[in-house]
Amino acid sequence: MKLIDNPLSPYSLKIRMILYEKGVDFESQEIHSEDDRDALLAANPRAEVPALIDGDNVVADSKVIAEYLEERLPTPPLLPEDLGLRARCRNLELIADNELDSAVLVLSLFKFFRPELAEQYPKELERAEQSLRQLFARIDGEVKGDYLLGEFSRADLAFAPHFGALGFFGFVADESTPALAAWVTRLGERPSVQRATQEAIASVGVQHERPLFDPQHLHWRSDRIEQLIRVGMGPWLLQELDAGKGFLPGSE
Ligand SMILES: N[C@@H](CCC(=O)N[C@@H](CS)C(=O)NCC(=O)O)C(=O)O
Repeated sequence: MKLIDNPLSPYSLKIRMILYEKGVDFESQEIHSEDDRDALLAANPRAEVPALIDGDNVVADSKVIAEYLEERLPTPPLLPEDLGLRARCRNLELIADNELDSAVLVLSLFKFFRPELAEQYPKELERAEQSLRQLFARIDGEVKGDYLLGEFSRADLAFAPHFGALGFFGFVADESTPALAAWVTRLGERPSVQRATQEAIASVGVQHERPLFDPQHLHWRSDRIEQLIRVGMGPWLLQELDAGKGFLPGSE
């Protein structure tokens, strides 16, 4: 099995965590450079990581990869037996993949990718932080015991990479969301989460020629665009696209 990925991508980290939980050996082909975009395009026409190659099967999109791996490697199970809980698991994964991802990405824009924007758009930064706090309160209400579904599941792993990134920016859950804070600590104790997080940390700040994730040429898509508009950065995005400093999936 080969995973085409990048340790700075939360979706890639989620799949690495799933593979570590499943205890399976896999090869990782890390994509860091624009020069590798063709290899990525061959596996995913949206040129997004991760993609999985398993024999003749080429699987793109982390949600589809997670489902594929659960069927291909059913032990240990990361999806509960109960039908209702399985649906809840998938709904929670959507919150992580769509809502939390986009809220974290937009905060990263101000804190990491383009820090000059924090000074230029203070009101919008405040809205981005506010939006994350609201999401924290919602997720706090979703924790049922030790893990989101009570038992450990794939839903927990969908959230873990995002909380890792937020910790890096110093945006952490506090006593106003106690169930969330305790659960994030518990997640950080899992060897699969620790291993993938260490791999992400090791790759922060490593310089690459023509980097795939170029802060001056960002790839914008779906929920991340919705979040930009929500916090008031819609006009900024249009200027960036116009100036060739940003692009949409499939456009390059
Ligand atoms: N829905 C996709 C989203 C994947 C995605 O957004 N990947 C980003 C990195 S987090 C990417 O590859 N972006 C390409 C780029 O920035 O050029 C999934 O779940 O796999």
